[in-house]
Amino acid sequence: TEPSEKMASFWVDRYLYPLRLCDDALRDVMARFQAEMVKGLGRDTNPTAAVKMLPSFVRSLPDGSEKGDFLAVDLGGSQFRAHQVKVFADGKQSSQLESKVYPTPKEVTEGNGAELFDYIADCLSDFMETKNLKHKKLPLGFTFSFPCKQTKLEEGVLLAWTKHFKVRGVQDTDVVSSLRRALQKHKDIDVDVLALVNDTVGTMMTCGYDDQRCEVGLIIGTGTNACYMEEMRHISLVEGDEGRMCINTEWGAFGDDGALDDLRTEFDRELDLGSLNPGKQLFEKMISSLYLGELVRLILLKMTKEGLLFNGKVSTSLLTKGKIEMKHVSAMEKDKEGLSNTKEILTDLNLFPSEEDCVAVQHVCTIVSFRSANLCAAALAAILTRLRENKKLLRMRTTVGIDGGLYKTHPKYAGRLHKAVRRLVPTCDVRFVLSAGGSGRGAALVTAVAHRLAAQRRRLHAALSPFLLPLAVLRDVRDSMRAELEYGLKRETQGKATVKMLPTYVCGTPDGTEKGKFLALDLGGTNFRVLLVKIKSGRRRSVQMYNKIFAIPLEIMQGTGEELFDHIVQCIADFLEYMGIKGARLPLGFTFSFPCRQASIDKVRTAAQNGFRWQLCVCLVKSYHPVLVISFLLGTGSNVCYMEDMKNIEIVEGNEGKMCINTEWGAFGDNGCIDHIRTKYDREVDEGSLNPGKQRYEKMTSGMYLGEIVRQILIDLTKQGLLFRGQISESLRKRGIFETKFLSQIESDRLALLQVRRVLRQLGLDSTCDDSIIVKEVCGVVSTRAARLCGAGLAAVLEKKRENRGVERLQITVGVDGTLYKLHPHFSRVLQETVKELAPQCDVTFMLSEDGSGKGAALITAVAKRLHNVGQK
Ligand code: 0WK
Ligand code: BGC
Repeated sequence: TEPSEKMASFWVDRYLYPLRLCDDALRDVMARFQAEMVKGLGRDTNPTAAVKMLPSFVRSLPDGSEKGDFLAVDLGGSQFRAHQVKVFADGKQSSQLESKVYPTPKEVTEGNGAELFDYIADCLSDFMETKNLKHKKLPLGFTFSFPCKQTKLEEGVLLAWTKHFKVRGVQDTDVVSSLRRALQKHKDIDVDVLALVNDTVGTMMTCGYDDQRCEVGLIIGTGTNACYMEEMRHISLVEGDEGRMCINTEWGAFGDDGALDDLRTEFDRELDLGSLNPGKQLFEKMISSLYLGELVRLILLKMTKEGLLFNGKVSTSLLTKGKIEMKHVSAMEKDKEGLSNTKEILTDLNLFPSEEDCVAVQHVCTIVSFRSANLCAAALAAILTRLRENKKLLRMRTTVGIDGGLYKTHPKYAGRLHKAVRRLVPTCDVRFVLSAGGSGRGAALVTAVAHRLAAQRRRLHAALSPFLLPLAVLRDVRDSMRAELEYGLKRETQGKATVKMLPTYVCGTPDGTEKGKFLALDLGGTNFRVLLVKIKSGRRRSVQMYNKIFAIPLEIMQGTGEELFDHIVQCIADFLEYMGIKGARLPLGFTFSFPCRQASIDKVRTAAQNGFRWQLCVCLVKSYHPVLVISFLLGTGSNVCYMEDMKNIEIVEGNEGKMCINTEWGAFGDNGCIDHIRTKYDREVDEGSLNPGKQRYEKMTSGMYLGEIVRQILIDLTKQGLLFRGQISESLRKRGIFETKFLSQIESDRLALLQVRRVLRQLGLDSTCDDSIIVKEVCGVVSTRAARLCGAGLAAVLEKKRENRGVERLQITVGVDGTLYKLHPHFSRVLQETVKELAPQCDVTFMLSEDGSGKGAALITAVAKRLHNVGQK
């Protein structure tokens, strides 16, 4: 550079020092913007936030299965365009774009709303005419590059006009319904507006179609703005914590709350005062092409007035607002012809510049556009840092989709921006991709994804809606269960009853006088346990327990009765040895979680289920609580027992007192009375079970089967192409691979989607974000139905108890045990809510049984011994 040039740029630098931002200042801007983003994302802070962080309801990037013809209109940039986009699901992410540009005269950009939307509809009609599309019903994506508050994809309430737009009667209205109304006036076109997107979002989608890493969209044109994919759990304005959603930052308004006042110069303030929206879009006014030319003019005007340029001679054109445009600035900064361009432009402005003047003016342009690129870089660096932190990465590779006249046409802008970004965020490998064909393609892709997701939702709903049981249906289930309970108790119907209502010969519950040492066995749930239970009565009343868990090998589970009992006795022997009480003579209570017909407390006949298969005779058990007269098992199996009045138990002699009835409600529906709510997936599970046609209610409610129901649904959805890209993996074909414990894990609120995907990966299922959202939804409907069905069944038992007592309101405690009830994140709450709805006159306390039924077995044995001793007296 010549000495004169050096001299010129030196004093211009000093004069414009406030516009030169060093990296520390940029890092400070970056930090301020990071704070603004958090403010905008917060439900309480958003209303006062300058940077609005607007949810776009764009959650998914195209997955290559999108296809079809789409329309798009793109309003808000320097050009208003209509597009026809053909998307091909050829796995090559190919799409074809045809466009037409329409003028946006002042009477349109500063007219009234109705005219604006009529104009858009007219242009679209003209475009469809040109492209011979009028005979087609086509979905449309609307790129509307202004801040809009959205509650769904196909709606957007305009918050404020920006740039060169100031149309009356549109602010605070839904621009999608305005467009729909205008389109309806055109009887010869049938267009369905499916999506409203900001141009940044359209740009991100356009670039994301070719580069799946693209998760940021950036516009540096007439206006400026950026969007990026934010974690749903950080977007408190939108329900749900799963997956990500694209946030339109509307960073143009950064500083509207004064956050940048220390950086804004007198020129910025003067420019703002002369703009269409003073006090608004202050960051944009320091960056975008609509304003940079004007900024340069204001600086040159002041320098000239101070005699620093053009010998202090101010021309009319220099006094005229908007006389210097972005194209002039870009031209003046060109390397080679920059100086000659400058001379020509300044001459056109009647300024007769000297050589020094031209160099100085060129330098002013450089400082102004450099600041623009640096400020953009600082805000973009804030977004990239947030993305990296969201992903908990030390280094991140990502792609930024970019568009806009300033970025595309200014000779040095792109390079300056890239360099500044790389200096500010060295831990991010950023690829900048120029959007091919503008945001129109992106808007069409958003529409295509919306179309695909809508179709997917419809098919998902079709598959899952049979699991959503309305209250009326649950009432029917409750009443059917009630009828079956009565059926099982009556002598003439007991034989045919499916809910067997088995008398247990447990006629009393503990009264606190029980004492002694007892052995207890607990077989039928997840584990087999042998226990020694020491019961103390009186003031020091207590129950001490020592137990040991033993495995039951599958071959024993499915072997002969003899092999099983030899195995159990061996376990007892090992336990007594382990407890150092070999040879002790102790009463024993046996919890045996299978349907048994009893002739007395210690004589039974069984029917096999839950993985076991053989014949046998023992006694049953209960927990130790005075008002507790109902007990509920929701684990591998599902069952309930309760204290029934002897007079109602017709198959047992005697009408005095009560006896505990083991309902064996698992078989409810084996007579087909709930077939109307059984789905094809339930039938699949039943046909694949060890006892087809049996235990139908249990197979819809218990831990042994819920996972299998989910697996059946996932297979069906995958066959429909709704999941796992339609690929059914070997592991998904494996019966029983989807254990119910995975439901509890997947449904836990604490588990972010990534972890859901980790669970699926353990099952050999390679899933996308969307897949894991669907799997979580499937798990939810299956477990909720199970809990509601159990609630309906329990309500029937509770109502029976209430009527037995002939009371208006029943106070009662229900003892509960079982891994599903205890460990599933929502099951117990949904069950209790359902009981409240279906047995409103019963005040139920649900008491978790801490020590399982082993302790109960011992207590019942103690009660039996006490009653026996009383009987002896
Ligand atoms: C091209 C995009 C359009 C966006 C424009 C911004 O297709 O959606 O609004 O870039 O750049 P400008 O035209 O304002 O320079
Ligand atoms: C608007 C944004 C838009 C940007 C780029 C800004 O003035 O508020 O919505 O994305 O210009 O066109």
